[in-house]
Amino acid sequence: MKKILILLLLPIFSFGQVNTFPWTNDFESYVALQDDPNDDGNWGVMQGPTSSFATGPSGDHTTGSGVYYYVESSAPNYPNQTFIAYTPTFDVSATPGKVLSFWYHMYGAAMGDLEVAVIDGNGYTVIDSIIGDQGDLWHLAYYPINSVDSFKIAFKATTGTLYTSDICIDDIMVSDHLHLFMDVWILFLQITIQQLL
Ligand SMILES: [Ca+2]
Ligand SMILES: [Ca+2]
Ligand SMILES: [Ca+2]
Repeated sequence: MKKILILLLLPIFSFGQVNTFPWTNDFESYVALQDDPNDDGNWGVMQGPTSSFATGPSGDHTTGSGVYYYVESSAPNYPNQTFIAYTPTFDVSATPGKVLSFWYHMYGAAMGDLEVAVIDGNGYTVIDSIIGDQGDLWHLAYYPINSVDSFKIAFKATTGTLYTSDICIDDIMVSDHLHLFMDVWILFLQITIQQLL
Protein backbone atom coordinates (compact mmCIF):
# COMPACT_ATOMS: atom_id res chain seq x y z
CA MET A 1 0.00 0.00 0.00
CA LYS A 2 2.79 2.43 0.89
CA LYS A 3 4.47 1.84 -2.46
CA ILE A 4 1.26 2.58 -4.33
CA LEU A 5 0.82 5.78 -2.36
CA ILE A 6 4.33 6.94 -3.22
CA LEU A 7 3.74 6.17 -6.90
CA LEU A 8 0.49 8.13 -6.83
CA LEU A 9 2.18 11.12 -5.20
CA LEU A 10 5.12 11.18 -7.62
CA PRO A 11 3.40 13.21 -10.36
CA ILE A 12 2.32 15.80 -7.78
CA PHE A 13 5.84 16.32 -6.44
CA SER A 14 7.43 16.16 -9.88
CA PHE A 15 11.14 16.57 -9.49
CA GLY A 16 12.79 19.69 -10.75
CA GLN A 17 9.71 21.90 -10.86
CA VAL A 18 10.29 25.46 -9.75
CA ASN A 19 7.49 26.99 -7.68
CA THR A 20 9.14 29.90 -5.88
CA PHE A 21 9.40 33.21 -7.67
CA PRO A 22 11.11 35.24 -8.86
CA TRP A 23 13.30 32.54 -10.41
CA THR A 24 16.50 33.90 -11.90
CA ASN A 25 19.59 32.63 -13.65
CA ASP A 26 22.44 35.10 -14.13
CA PHE A 27 24.83 32.20 -15.02
CA GLU A 28 27.35 33.43 -12.42
CA SER A 29 27.21 29.96 -10.81
CA TYR A 30 27.67 28.31 -14.22
CA VAL A 31 24.22 26.72 -13.95
CA ALA A 32 23.42 25.77 -17.53
CA LEU A 33 19.97 25.39 -18.99
CA GLN A 34 18.75 21.98 -20.16
CA ASP A 35 20.29 20.90 -23.46
CA ASP A 36 18.29 19.57 -26.38
CA PRO A 37 20.19 16.47 -27.59
CA ASN A 38 18.53 16.44 -31.03
CA ASP A 39 19.76 19.78 -32.38
CA ASP A 40 23.06 20.80 -34.02
CA GLY A 41 25.11 21.61 -30.91
CA ASN A 42 25.03 23.01 -27.38
CA TRP A 43 24.76 26.41 -25.75
CA GLY A 44 27.66 27.12 -23.39
CA VAL A 45 28.75 29.51 -20.64
CA MET A 46 31.25 32.26 -21.47
CA GLN A 47 33.05 35.05 -19.66
CA GLY A 48 34.50 38.02 -21.52
CA PRO A 49 34.40 38.34 -25.30
CA THR A 50 33.77 35.41 -27.63
CA SER A 51 36.62 34.13 -29.77
CA SER A 52 35.92 36.12 -32.94
CA PHE A 53 36.09 39.75 -34.02
CA ALA A 54 32.85 41.68 -34.75
CA THR A 55 30.45 39.38 -32.96
CA GLY A 56 29.50 38.66 -29.36
CA PRO A 57 29.63 41.02 -26.35
CA SER A 58 32.72 42.36 -24.57
CA GLY A 59 31.27 41.09 -21.27
CA ASP A 60 28.14 39.71 -19.65
CA HIS A 61 25.06 41.72 -18.77
CA THR A 62 25.02 41.18 -14.98
CA THR A 63 28.22 43.00 -14.08
CA GLY A 64 30.19 43.26 -17.31
CA SER A 65 32.80 40.87 -15.92
CA GLY A 66 30.51 37.89 -15.20
CA VAL A 67 29.19 34.93 -17.10
CA TYR A 68 26.57 34.67 -19.86
CA TYR A 69 25.03 31.86 -21.92
CA TYR A 70 25.74 31.71 -25.62
CA VAL A 71 25.88 29.99 -28.96
CA GLU A 72 29.31 30.09 -30.59
CA SER A 73 28.83 30.56 -34.32
CA SER A 74 32.39 29.88 -35.48
CA ALA A 75 32.96 26.88 -37.79
CA PRO A 76 31.45 24.32 -37.89
CA ASN A 77 28.49 26.08 -36.24
CA TYR A 78 27.27 27.96 -39.34
CA PRO A 79 25.32 28.26 -41.60
CA ASN A 80 21.83 27.77 -40.17
CA GLN A 81 22.76 25.51 -37.27
CA THR A 82 20.16 25.19 -34.54
CA PHE A 83 20.84 25.20 -30.78
CA ILE A 84 17.99 24.71 -28.29
CA ALA A 85 18.10 25.19 -24.51
CA TYR A 86 15.23 24.83 -22.03
CA THR A 87 14.54 26.43 -18.66
CA PRO A 88 13.33 24.26 -15.79
CA THR A 89 9.58 23.66 -15.63
CA PHE A 90 7.75 26.30 -13.61
CA ASP A 91 4.72 25.39 -11.52
CA VAL A 92 2.66 28.58 -11.72
CA SER A 93 -0.67 27.19 -10.49
CA ALA A 94 -0.45 29.41 -7.39
CA THR A 95 1.07 32.48 -9.06
CA PRO A 96 -1.32 35.18 -10.25
CA GLY A 97 0.81 36.84 -12.94
CA LYS A 98 3.85 35.62 -14.78
CA VAL A 99 6.47 37.44 -16.79
CA LEU A 100 9.50 36.05 -18.60
CA SER A 101 12.34 38.51 -18.92
CA PHE A 102 15.92 38.18 -20.07
CA TRP A 103 18.68 40.16 -21.74
CA TYR A 104 20.04 39.24 -25.16
CA HIS A 105 23.07 40.25 -27.18
CA MET A 106 22.97 39.50 -30.92
CA TYR A 107 25.77 41.40 -32.62
CA GLY A 108 27.20 40.44 -35.99
CA ALA A 109 26.73 41.12 -39.70
CA ALA A 110 25.68 37.53 -40.44
CA MET A 111 23.38 37.27 -37.39
CA GLY A 112 20.75 34.54 -37.45
CA ASP A 113 17.78 34.52 -35.12
CA LEU A 114 16.60 33.66 -31.63
CA GLU A 115 13.18 32.07 -31.27
CA VAL A 116 11.57 32.16 -27.81
CA ALA A 117 8.78 29.68 -27.16
CA VAL A 118 6.54 28.52 -24.32
CA ILE A 119 6.04 24.79 -23.85
CA ASP A 120 2.98 23.93 -21.78
CA GLY A 121 -0.16 21.81 -21.92
CA ASN A 122 -1.05 23.44 -25.24
CA GLY A 123 2.26 22.37 -26.82
CA TYR A 124 5.01 24.55 -28.32
CA THR A 125 4.00 28.19 -28.86
CA VAL A 126 6.42 30.73 -30.32
CA ILE A 127 6.21 34.04 -28.42
CA ASP A 128 8.91 35.94 -30.29
CA SER A 129 11.57 35.71 -32.98
CA ILE A 130 14.45 38.17 -32.71
CA ILE A 131 16.01 38.33 -36.15
CA GLY A 132 19.26 39.79 -37.47
CA ASP A 133 22.00 42.09 -36.15
CA GLN A 134 20.87 43.95 -33.00
CA GLY A 135 24.08 45.97 -32.53
CA ASP A 136 26.85 45.59 -29.95
CA LEU A 137 24.72 45.98 -26.81
CA TRP A 138 22.46 44.04 -24.46
CA HIS A 139 18.70 44.41 -24.91
CA LEU A 140 15.90 43.62 -22.46
CA ALA A 141 13.12 41.29 -23.61
CA TYR A 142 10.01 40.60 -21.56
CA TYR A 143 6.80 38.74 -22.24
CA PRO A 144 3.67 38.03 -20.23
CA ILE A 145 3.07 34.29 -19.90
CA ASN A 146 -0.49 33.00 -20.00
CA SER A 147 0.14 29.38 -19.00
CA VAL A 148 -2.02 28.37 -16.03
CA ASP A 149 -0.45 25.24 -14.53
CA SER A 150 3.13 24.75 -15.61
CA PHE A 151 5.38 25.71 -18.46
CA LYS A 152 8.97 25.92 -19.57
CA ILE A 153 10.73 28.20 -22.01
CA ALA A 154 12.69 27.15 -25.09
CA PHE A 155 15.48 29.34 -26.45
CA LYS A 156 16.07 28.24 -30.04
CA ALA A 157 19.05 29.97 -31.64
CA THR A 158 19.77 29.56 -35.35
CA THR A 159 23.09 30.85 -36.62
CA GLY A 160 23.37 32.90 -39.79
CA THR A 161 25.50 32.55 -42.90
CA LEU A 162 28.93 33.22 -41.32
CA TYR A 163 30.84 33.19 -38.01
CA THR A 164 29.58 36.70 -37.07
CA SER A 165 26.46 35.26 -35.49
CA ASP A 166 27.18 34.67 -31.77
CA ILE A 167 23.85 34.64 -29.89
CA CYS A 168 23.94 35.41 -26.15
CA ILE A 169 21.48 35.64 -23.24
CA ASP A 170 21.87 36.61 -19.58
CA ASP A 171 19.85 37.44 -16.44
CA ILE A 172 16.80 35.32 -17.18
CA MET A 173 13.91 35.87 -14.77
CA VAL A 174 10.49 34.29 -14.41
CA SER A 175 8.56 36.49 -12.08
CA ASP A 176 5.45 38.51 -11.50
CA HIS A 177 4.98 41.96 -12.95
CA LEU A 178 5.98 43.68 -9.71
CA HIS A 179 9.45 42.13 -9.61
CA LEU A 180 10.10 42.96 -13.24
CA PHE A 181 8.94 46.54 -12.64
CA MET A 182 11.27 46.83 -9.63
CA ASP A 183 14.22 45.44 -11.60
CA VAL A 184 13.69 47.82 -14.51
CA TRP A 185 13.26 50.73 -12.07
CA ILE A 186 16.54 49.89 -10.31
CA LEU A 187 18.25 49.64 -13.70
CA PHE A 188 16.82 53.01 -14.73
CA LEU A 189 18.12 54.58 -11.49
CA GLN A 190 21.58 53.03 -12.05
CA ILE A 191 21.76 54.43 -15.58
CA THR A 192 20.53 57.84 -14.44
CA ILE A 193 23.05 57.97 -11.58
CA GLN A 194 25.87 56.91 -13.94
CA GLN A 195 24.95 59.74 -16.29
CA LEU A 196 24.89 62.27 -13.45
CA LEU A 197 28.34 61.26 -12.13
CA1 LIG B 1 22.10 20.37 -28.07
CA1 LIG C 1 25.71 37.01 -16.00
CA1 LIG D 1 33.25 32.84 -32.91
